Amino acid sequence: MSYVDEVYERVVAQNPAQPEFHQAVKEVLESLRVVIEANEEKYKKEALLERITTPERAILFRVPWVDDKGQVQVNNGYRVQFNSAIGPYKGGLRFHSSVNLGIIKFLGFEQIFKNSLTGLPIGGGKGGSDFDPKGKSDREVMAFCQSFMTELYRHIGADTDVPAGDIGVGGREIGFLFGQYKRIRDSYEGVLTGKGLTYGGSLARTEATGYGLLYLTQELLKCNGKELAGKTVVVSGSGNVAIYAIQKAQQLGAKVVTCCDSTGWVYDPEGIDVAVLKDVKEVKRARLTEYVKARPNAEYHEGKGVWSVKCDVALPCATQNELDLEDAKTLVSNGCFCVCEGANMPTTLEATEYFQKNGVLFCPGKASNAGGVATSALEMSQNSERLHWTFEEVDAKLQGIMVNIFHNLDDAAKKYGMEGNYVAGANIAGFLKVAEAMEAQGIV
Ligand code: NDP
Ligand code: 2IT
Repeated sequence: MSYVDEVYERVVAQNPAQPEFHQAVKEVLESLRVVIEANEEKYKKEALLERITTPERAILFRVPWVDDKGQVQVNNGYRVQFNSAIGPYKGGLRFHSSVNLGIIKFLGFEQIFKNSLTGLPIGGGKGGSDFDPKGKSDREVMAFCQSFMTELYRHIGADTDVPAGDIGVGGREIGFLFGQYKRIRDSYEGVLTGKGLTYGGSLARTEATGYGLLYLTQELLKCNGKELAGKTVVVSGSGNVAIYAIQKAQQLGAKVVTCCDSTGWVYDPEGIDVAVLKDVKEVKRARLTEYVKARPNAEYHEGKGVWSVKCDVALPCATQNELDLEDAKTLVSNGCFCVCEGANMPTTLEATEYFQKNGVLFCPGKASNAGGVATSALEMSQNSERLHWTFEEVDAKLQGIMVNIFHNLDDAAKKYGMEGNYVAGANIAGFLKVAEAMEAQGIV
């Protein structure tokens, strides 16, 4: 059996009931097969793949808090510090009822390669809780965040591990978490990113993931003789990534006709009104049924459905495995020719293969959504030098980073004889830097 297959079997055996983690590992290892086979003896002796698929540390903790009725609630807290070969652990916190150790491990594993692709000195980590902020009062969210940080603080720090937001963790949650860290540690440091602008946040971090997704998509299209302007785009999600992806796509001349949340989806033939969407999701924290009240020509449908809408470009920006083989077939038969992932692993392995076999330009999230964490690293730089950069400065750096990421994928895919396979390109380019750093640092 080849080394790659041996390690995949080991991961499955040692991490039972963690299908998302297996999926993420499988995708990476399959892409790396050609690189590993060329150096099989050396990598095997160093157990490099066993090490890179095993977190350096995984912290599990209890998070007790008191709800508005005086009832004590208990949630599970996680922080997986996956790999620190190229920098301090860096990655978001997810608060969602579906969070478990396997989900956090898949996200932490993806983060290693994504962070490497940014070209910035950040290692891979991820954390979160099965706490769901939806429907909770601000006081309940604060109580939860304070309790969560009362345990997490001992494991993180500006040079150790720097969490940020992800699903269910936005500016409000980061504020409560930062306040509690500062209070316990008595230290004003860049321990979290995605902070508010009055206390160390970076301009353009809120927009960065969605904007970065479009900067990369635009470069990918350009290099394949196509352009975004005038195209019809379908977006899923209606959170941080989706909102700013829609905004930038529209600024670049595309028409975005859908968005969704976990209960339903919207088709707006005139193009999504970002101001209305922001008011519904960021201010009112309401369902998308509120969106159509303000946009009488738009349609609201219960359940899942954005992938059934005819489009040129699809941008999945909600959650893992939201786009399956059936969806991929529908998109292709409707003429969709480009899919770039805003979310982490939103496309199943079967759907990804289907896109690739049918000539769809497909970019994996670890490359196309890397603008968020890249801008987090820029926030860390600004915190370290105790200065703030302008929106234009950060945005220009973000654009440069996304264009550079695309060319790194493209070059790596070409170099290893898989031109146009940006999944392989991303995994190979991300892996090589981390592998070299791990080898240089000895057996740790
Ligand atoms: P938000 O919490 O802001 O938004 C998530 C959106 O996805 C919401 O519209 C939510 O609907 C929807 N959603 C969540 N879970 C499901 C589900 N199970 N089924 C259907 N819809 C769902 O999160 P973000 O926008 O920050 O994150 C979206 C994705 O992007 C995630 O995969 C995240 O890991 C990834 N990402 C985020 C980055 C960031 O900087 N924030 C950076 C890189 C990647 P509802 O409102 O009903 O919950
Ligand atoms: O998945 C991701 O890259 C994020 N949620 C952002 C992480 C970060 O540290 O900004």
